[in-house]
Amino acid sequence: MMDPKSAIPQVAVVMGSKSDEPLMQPALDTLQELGIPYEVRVLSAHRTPERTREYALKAQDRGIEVIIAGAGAAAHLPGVIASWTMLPVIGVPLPTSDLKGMDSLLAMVQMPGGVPVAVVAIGSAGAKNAALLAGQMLGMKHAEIREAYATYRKKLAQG
Ligand code: RP5
Repeated sequence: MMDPKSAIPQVAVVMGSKSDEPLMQPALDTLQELGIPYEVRVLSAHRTPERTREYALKAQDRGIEVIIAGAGAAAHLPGVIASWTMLPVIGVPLPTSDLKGMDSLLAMVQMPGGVPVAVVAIGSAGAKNAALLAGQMLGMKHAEIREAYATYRKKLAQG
């Protein structure tokens, strides 16, 4: 299997702050396990809005196929990214504020009709599932990823 870190990235893992990294790590580990090339960026929808816009606008042309975006608190990052790209965006609500992720969950899941964000569970379990969901999406097109995901599920069934 090719090293997912050195190949052209198919999945972007974006987070609102460097401090989100530990919670998002399971997404990176799972993408690695599935052999999916990925890249990681810290982008903030409110602190670095221009950089976020530029990144989202160019992602598809650079070969990215799915964007995973983790954020805490008001958590507008996945919605803002979704507004600048046609790629599917998976939001991971992070429990980094006093409201422990309920704020992020509701912010992400309540996208008004028209610009969807697929939302997974709060925190690191959600980060892991975001990577698996990205794997399922990519598996529709890429046989190697489809097989890697099927192998993962077989292992899961063995307990
Ligand atoms: C959100 O605010 C980030 O995603 C992070 O979860 C939270 C706190 O970020 P810092 O202000 O600690 O960088 O935007």
